[in-house]
Amino acid sequence: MPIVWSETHREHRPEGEVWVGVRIAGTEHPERVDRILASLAGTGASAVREPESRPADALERVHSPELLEYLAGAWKGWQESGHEDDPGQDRVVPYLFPTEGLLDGLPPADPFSAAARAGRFTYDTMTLIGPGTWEAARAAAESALTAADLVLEGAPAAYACCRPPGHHATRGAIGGSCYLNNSALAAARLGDSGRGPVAIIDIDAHHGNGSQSIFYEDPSVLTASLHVDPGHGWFPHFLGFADETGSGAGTGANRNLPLLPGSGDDDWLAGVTSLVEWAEAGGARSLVIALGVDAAHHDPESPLEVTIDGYREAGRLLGNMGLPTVIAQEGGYDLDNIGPLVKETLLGFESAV
Ligand code: SP5
Ligand code: ZN
Repeated sequence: MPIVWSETHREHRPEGEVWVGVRIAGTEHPERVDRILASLAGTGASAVREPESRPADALERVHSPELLEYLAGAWKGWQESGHEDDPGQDRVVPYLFPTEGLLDGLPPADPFSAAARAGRFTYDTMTLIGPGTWEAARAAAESALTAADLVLEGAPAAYACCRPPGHHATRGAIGGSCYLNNSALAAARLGDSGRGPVAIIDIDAHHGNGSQSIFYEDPSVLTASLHVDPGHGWFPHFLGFADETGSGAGTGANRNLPLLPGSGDDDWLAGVTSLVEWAEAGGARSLVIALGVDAAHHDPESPLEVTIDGYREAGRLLGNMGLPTVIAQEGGYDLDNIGPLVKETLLGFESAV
């Protein structure tokens, strides 16, 4: 299977996240990619490629021009604001958000201050921007698009080792350590090239809220997510419930399967099977796997307890669909296990093809 990744991911160094008001170490480290590639190196996965660069407007299929313009200039704007010295904050962090509670039905103005602009385009305090964040996010998006093109050219499957991850990024906002929605971009590319309906099956431990919202009214992209129940206190808290099923023309084209904290292989693999059957019943003709491996036991960001054998079996179940497939890396934060987890999932997938 071809593997697409870019060295440029290293330029994104969040070096922490602001959680409940405190800057903590964070877990979305550059080393994640090193660990994945080190594991894949032993598999004979030789066809490793750089992504092809794309004009910025290729991203407008999925993201608003306003978000893209903001991301391209956010770090420079932060530097010009002087916040690196006053109060001493070396990453872009929002300080207020144009929520319904503030606006009460009135439209938000386009704010002048860098910190307020950050609030317009960011829905949490954990998704920091520094020098190189935009370049890395673009390279990750280009990796997903290049993987989609390889599949369109005839590869049965391609793996995009995307960093930063993408599935929490919405059309107009960043969040959850995600800036550009790599999986959504790959799905749109497959669908726009005549391979629709496309299914996105998201097995990251967290709800793929960005992908859900981008395609919520689109019947040609079936979005399915298996994740820890946000109703039990897990990110993204406000979304990811089973009664979110799509709207308008997309009614019925979204499926959420929340799992109780502590769920292990049996419940999780039953969930994967259910999402596979749902996508097949919906007539999916191509597939994007949003491959987060943070549902594994020992992952610091989720309470699910999936084993490495469980991930391998999930790969096999997804490979059995027999569809042209882009596999896009999402979360996974246990540095000691992220490499083997990805490797076994890909091997499970290939054992089925
Ligand atoms: C792509 C992806 O997996 N994003 C994960 C976003 C969820 N992050 C939630 C972080 C919540 C705070 N974690 C702090 C843990 C301190 N023990
Ligand atoms: Zn996750």
